[in-house]
Amino acid sequence: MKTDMFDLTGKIALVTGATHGLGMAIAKGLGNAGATIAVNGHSSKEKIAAAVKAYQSLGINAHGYLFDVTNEEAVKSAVKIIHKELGGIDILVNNAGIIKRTPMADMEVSDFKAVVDVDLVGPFIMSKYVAHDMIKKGSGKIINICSMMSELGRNSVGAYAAAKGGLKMLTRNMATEWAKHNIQVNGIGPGYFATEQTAPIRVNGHPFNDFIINRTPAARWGDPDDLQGAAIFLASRASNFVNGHILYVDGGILATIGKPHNEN
Ligand code: GCO
Repeated sequence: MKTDMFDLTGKIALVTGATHGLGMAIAKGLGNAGATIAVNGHSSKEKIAAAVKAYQSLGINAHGYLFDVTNEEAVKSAVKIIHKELGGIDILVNNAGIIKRTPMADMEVSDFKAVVDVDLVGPFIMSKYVAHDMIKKGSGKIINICSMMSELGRNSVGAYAAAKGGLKMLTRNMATEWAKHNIQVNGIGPGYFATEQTAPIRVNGHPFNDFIINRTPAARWGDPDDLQGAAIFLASRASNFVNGHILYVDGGILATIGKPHNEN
């Protein structure tokens, strides 16, 4: 009998920040592979309800959960409620993130802390409570959404780079502590993707838009759906002995030093 090692039928996947952007594309990928999706968002019930509807229109079994990933008590109770309503979480995708683009010499400490709180402390809190269940069950998959800024610096994104670099090391440390419980912890490092978050630097004619296309060997911005294959791989039994990796999905950015503007 042929089996599909990427099949997620019967699995429960919690994706944070899954109401839009990369989180939604990833959750759709996992849902299309058979998983039931717990959709987290923090802004409003309406936004979550609209997202759940969008998933359901694709035939995906999706349920909404409104909570803030930086609020320990809220995370703790959400994980309990999801367990009760859907079953134990098999797959956790720590996707929720924010960015503030400010030169570091001008950045307010409170803004720096806010970015680290969502992008780094949030994944720690989420994983801590989900791991309790996964350790008991003896299996689980955690996927941390990292960034180019897990490896590279750029003017104005200091807090984000510090948080995403930290998330890469948090991934390795979680893998170190939890692999023996048959929990695989890995990361995905998206390159430059066309989302709301990058809209301000993507407009046609913006020097950054041309810069990214020139800097990316694939010569284009990523489409959020480009992340689905990596996510399904890291969420499925196909990756059962893959621990502590960051899988960069970047059109080749990290493979190259780049090229001068006038070179094709
Ligand atoms: C920026 C971008 C990036 C990303 C992304 C790259 O201002 O440079 O917003 O930081 O969004 O995470 O991988």
